[in-house]
Amino acid sequence: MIEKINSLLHEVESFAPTTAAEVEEFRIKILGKKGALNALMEEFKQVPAEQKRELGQKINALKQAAQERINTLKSSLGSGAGVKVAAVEDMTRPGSAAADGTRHPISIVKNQIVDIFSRLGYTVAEGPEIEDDWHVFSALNFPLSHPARDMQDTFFVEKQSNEPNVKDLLLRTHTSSIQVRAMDHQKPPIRIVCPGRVFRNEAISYRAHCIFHQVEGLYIDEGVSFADMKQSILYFAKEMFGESATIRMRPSYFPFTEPSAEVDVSCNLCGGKGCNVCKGTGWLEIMGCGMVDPNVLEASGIDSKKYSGFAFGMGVERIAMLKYGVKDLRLYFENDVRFLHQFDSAL
Ligand code: 2U9
Repeated sequence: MIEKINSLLHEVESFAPTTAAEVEEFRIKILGKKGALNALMEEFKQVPAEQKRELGQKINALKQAAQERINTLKSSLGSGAGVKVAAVEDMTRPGSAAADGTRHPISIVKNQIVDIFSRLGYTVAEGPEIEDDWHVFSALNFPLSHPARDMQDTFFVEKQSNEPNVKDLLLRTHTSSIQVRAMDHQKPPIRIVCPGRVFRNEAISYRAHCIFHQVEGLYIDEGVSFADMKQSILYFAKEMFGESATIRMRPSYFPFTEPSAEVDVSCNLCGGKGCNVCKGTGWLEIMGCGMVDPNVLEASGIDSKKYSGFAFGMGVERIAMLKYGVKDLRLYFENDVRFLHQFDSAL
């Protein structure tokens, strides 16, 4: 009987399973109702009285060793049947990496625009999203009857007080208010780019949203000309859409610039031949621009006889749609990671 006990002890100590299922099988074989230990106990009943003490101790030691070994193996292999020991026990294996986020395409393009103009000496200026009438409309030469001042186009912030000197507040409809604030505090030369969110009371569709992002620019100094503006915008277009890009300007109207123009870039998909993206014209509209109206300079205390300047403005969503071929603007606002993970950038 002593050999049987020793051989079972050796079996317990050298047992090296690879799955939790094997451990359970082993437990039943040794400790189960019809297992080896109970069989030993049956045999033990026949053992002469003088041997009972020694053999009893040995059987107890075997039972304890078996129980401990099984518990250790169970906790290292878990309860899941079929799990390999190597996969669980190798604590030196590197952990699985957490998925990285990516920059939003609007941030990528906004950063690219700012970066291009910073190479031309522009610095970044920012300002509040909640503004007053002066900085959004009056200082920019908007007549009192202009439709942009209407409730249908602009979100007004409800007054919290009836005090007569509390200003009417509104959500800025363009980032031009940042340039007005810069002109209040800075003397020319002024050379700034102004990125930010703007708000317009528009129905949401594939091509319009009530919130979008703009980057506007302003350059004021002595002797700034339309030719300077055209060259700066050509530089921007080539940096953003590739060296082969060309631009054209079409006359336009804005209250704050005179003369004003819409800027088109040659279609980078068809190389100017005409396709369905550029609607057969070979051109894509990218921004508006113009020479700052003397009334706007004077409203901010800048001598329009001494100084001149140009300004431009673009919608970041539009530039990003053209650059990435995105057909529905709403995708930028839904934050579906399957969309967002397609964009990669160093900026
Ligand atoms: C000051 C003086 C002039 C900013 C300008 C545009 C032309 C323009 C639109 C492009 C698409 C707005 O996002 S959009 O709908 N903007 O065409 N913006 S010039 O002119 C200024 C700004 C500030 C003091």
